[in-house]
Amino acid sequence: MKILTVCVLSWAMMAQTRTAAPPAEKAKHDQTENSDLVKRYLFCSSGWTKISGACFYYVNRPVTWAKAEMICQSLSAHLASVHSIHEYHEIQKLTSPYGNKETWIGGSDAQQENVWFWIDGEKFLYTNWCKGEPTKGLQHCLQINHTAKKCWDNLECQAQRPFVCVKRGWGVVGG
Ligand SMILES: [Ca+2]
Repeated sequence: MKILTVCVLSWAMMAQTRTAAPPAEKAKHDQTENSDLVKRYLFCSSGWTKISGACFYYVNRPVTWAKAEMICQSLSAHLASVHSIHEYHEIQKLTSPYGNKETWIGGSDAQQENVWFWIDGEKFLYTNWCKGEPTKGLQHCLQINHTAKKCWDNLECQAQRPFVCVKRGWGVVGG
């Protein structure tokens, strides 16, 4: 009986909490929705391609991974992060006119072996590694379009590759 009373009391308290919650929760929900909205670009500058609300740019110039990031930063961008198979295919399309060459994007595990980060600060969740990759050792930078399968490979960061930059904006109108 005691247990039942406790249960009923807990339920009553939960119900009360739930009744009290909506305005605060709604405000939080609205805030999240709004921040998602302002995070996306509506338009990209000439030469940049809009994919999933961000602006991407392929630079057909083989340089080291660090040099590539420096060039992206000079364009107010970073080496690209990728978050879905759709985004990956769209980014690959940018490399197609140049022969789908192996290309740097912004993944690196230079800080700790096999702990991968995106240099644009996005969470590293989606991956498309080739079979057997990423290999252990001195390969700390991420290239795409590897092998006939055009999947991901880790490579020495000093290798020279063309690259893809991304602008993930906080303004509604991008540029
Ligand atoms: Ca590798």
